[in-house]
Amino acid sequence: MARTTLTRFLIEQQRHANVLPGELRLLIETVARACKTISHAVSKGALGEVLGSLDSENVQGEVQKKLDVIANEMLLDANEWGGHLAAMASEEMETIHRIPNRYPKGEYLLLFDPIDGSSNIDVDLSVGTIFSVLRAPEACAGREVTEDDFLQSGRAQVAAGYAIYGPQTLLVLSVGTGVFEFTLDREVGSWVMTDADMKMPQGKCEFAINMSNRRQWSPGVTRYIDERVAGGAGPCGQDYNMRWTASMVADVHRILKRGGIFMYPCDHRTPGKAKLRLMYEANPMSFLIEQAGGAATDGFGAIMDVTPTGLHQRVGVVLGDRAEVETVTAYGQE
Ligand code: AHM
Ligand code: MG
Repeated sequence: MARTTLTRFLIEQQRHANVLPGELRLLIETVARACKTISHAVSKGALGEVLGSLDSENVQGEVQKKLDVIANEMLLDANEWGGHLAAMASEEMETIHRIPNRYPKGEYLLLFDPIDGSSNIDVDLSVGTIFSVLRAPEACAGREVTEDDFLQSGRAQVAAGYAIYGPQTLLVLSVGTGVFEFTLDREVGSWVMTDADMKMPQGKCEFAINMSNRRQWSPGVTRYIDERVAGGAGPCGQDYNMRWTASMVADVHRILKRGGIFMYPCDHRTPGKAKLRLMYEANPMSFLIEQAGGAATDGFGAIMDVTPTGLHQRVGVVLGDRAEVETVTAYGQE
């Protein structure tokens, strides 16, 4: 049986579905190529001298891991000269990175979290790369792109995806026509489609949350989790399972494949205080989850309807199973 590679899939989307401009196709291929390089660096581990932390902190005040910085550089290097982008933004950079004048410029904006789940790198658990693609506003033609040009709601995304560096290296992608999974065939060096038009199973009893933050949850989130922990004897009338990888990519991938709900809610002591970032974590994951038939809210309304006010803005995240997300979101309003 002929294998569908990422290139073939993208060309088909461009030709037949007529949904994918050529420039966007090439941009996605470039991101996928960079993820291949990152995957190689991740798998080398201590042998490649890529483990451990640096003395530096990123704009969020988090200690940077060596791989955070290496992967960030790999994505910048790969995408700078392709001619498809106007600028890039990343979790690891305080402000935007404009395409240098020596290179051709394009009409897209790329945002990424180069290594998501960094705390897992040194202990050999799954990490990933998350990315989101926006179109540069028409208004910025003929002038330099600014940070404000990036502040578009998640609904404006034209593509989003993640690579996961786990037992297998996968690329999960949506260009707005469903969600597709590709596995890296290392010997051949190509991404091969291994799941098409993914739909997340509904009605599965599994939740993902960092339970150590319980004292900081809102009453609504506490009620939702307590009811599930009560299992068959509680108001849900059934037992729930729990998983927490501390790597959003891995947790979201599990939910896409086998259902359930993922939550990193706001901290009620400081309204609006949250951990995950809207522009390059929550929005792209919400795009994928909605495309796969799930739902994603910030605990109040759809994440992709949030109007961004800052590149590194944080947001509460509740995503996955439609009914479960609806329940938490309703409890949040009580
Ligand atoms: P990172 O991008 O700096 O790695 O942080 C994001 C990660 C998510 O992948 C994960 O869901 C969360 O942080 C885990 O946080 P915690 O360690 O508080 O459980
Ligand atoms: Mg992250």
